[in-house]
Amino acid sequence: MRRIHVFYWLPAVLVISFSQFLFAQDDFLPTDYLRKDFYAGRRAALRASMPDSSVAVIFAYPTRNFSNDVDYLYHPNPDMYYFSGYKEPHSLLLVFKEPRTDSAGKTYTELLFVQKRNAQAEQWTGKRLGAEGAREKLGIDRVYNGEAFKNYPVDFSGFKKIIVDKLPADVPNGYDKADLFDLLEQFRQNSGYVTNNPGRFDNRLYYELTGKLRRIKTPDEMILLRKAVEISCQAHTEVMKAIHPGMSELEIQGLQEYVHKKQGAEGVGYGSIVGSGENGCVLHYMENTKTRIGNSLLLMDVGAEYHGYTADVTRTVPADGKFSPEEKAIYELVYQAQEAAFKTLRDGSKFADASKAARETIADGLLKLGIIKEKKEVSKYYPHGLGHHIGLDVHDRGGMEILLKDMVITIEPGIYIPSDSNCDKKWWGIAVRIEDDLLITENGYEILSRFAPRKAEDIEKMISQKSALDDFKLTPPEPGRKKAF
Ligand SMILES: [Mn+2]
Repeated sequence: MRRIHVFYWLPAVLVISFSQFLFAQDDFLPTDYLRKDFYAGRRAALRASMPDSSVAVIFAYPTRNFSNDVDYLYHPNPDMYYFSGYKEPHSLLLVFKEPRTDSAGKTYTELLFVQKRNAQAEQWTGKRLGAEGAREKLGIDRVYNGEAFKNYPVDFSGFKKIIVDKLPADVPNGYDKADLFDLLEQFRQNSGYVTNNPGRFDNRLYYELTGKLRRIKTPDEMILLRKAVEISCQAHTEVMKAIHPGMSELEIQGLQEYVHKKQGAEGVGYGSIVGSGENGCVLHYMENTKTRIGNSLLLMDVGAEYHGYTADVTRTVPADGKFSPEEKAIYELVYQAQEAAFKTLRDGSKFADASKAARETIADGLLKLGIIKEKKEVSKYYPHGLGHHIGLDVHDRGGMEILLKDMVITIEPGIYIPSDSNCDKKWWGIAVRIEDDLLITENGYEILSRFAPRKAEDIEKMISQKSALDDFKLTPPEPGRKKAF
């Protein structure tokens, strides 16, 4: 081994330690965000797929009012996030097929207009990147404040295709002279935007091109998506361990979302669905107001969103720890339907085959149990499709007629039997959905959500385990008073 004299390496060690001290991550922010080369790569891929003489136009989503002068937590337009990494409102991204030349003879292929830095506004709503910050952090050369768009020399009449989503019609006009309302207005004027000219302003092509990219997940995206799914599984599993009939739907929702946040997920990818008994029959039940889940089945369709990527996982569990014979029969049927669908999945398979396999299984099973008299009645109890893409949207964009490697989809059959259904009333009030997130691979699939038990006996076993949350007892508001009211 070659010996290096201590005086050679000692200064280096000092410099490294000192710079680590200087640049150490002392802000305690997550460090696993997508990097700027990811976004640059997505823009390059979009450009490559665009037709000659075209421009892609992507506006930020509007802010939305929650109450009086309070807005909802802002959720970026997934397209803006996917192609630029910019997460703030009041912005506009333009991607040009052909390089353009400015008056100084320099070329560029993309422009980003962002909201201007404003100390007063930032005191209320948080730090803004601004044009300079966006240039540096997002790696886009030409970033300007929104107000520059008005006079920026983009002659939209020169393009054969303007690839743009339908413009939102209900954007509020705020005080800022370059907010989203103004950007949209200026775009309409500059481009002569007319909705009834689909040949030139092409939102069909917008969906086609962005969908084709977004439906195939890159390795960078998979790190975040896997994390979202795993966190969701942890939450489902912990709730299984903690569950008892005295809990409320809201409490279960709270526990699920507590685990998400404890693990660093910023939020949920959709309103959490926690439905006890018959509430499980309401497909998008989000009120979660039942104060006691009781002994019936509990359907939980809850998924974490991590750095923009969302899981979509459903588990249906017996709140008292044991499936009744009727609940078990329905549960097994949904499980078998899911298994039948799984078997069809691989690169190049038809999603219709998966759907058919699941539907046939459920129809046959319901016939056998005497719940339906004819196969065609199956839609009464299984009224939805089998699955969808997930990603930056919980129902992510991109066709899925043919499944391709690196797509991530849900497989989610369900059976819902509301009271007063035309069958033996022993089935009434049973609602079961099992939903898993799957990565399509060359020869099959990987169940990303395998960490949350889905076999009936595994669920019962998990429920019998102790949870750390069992010992989570709140101090009464005052001695002798149990409730806060
Ligand atoms: Mn779903």
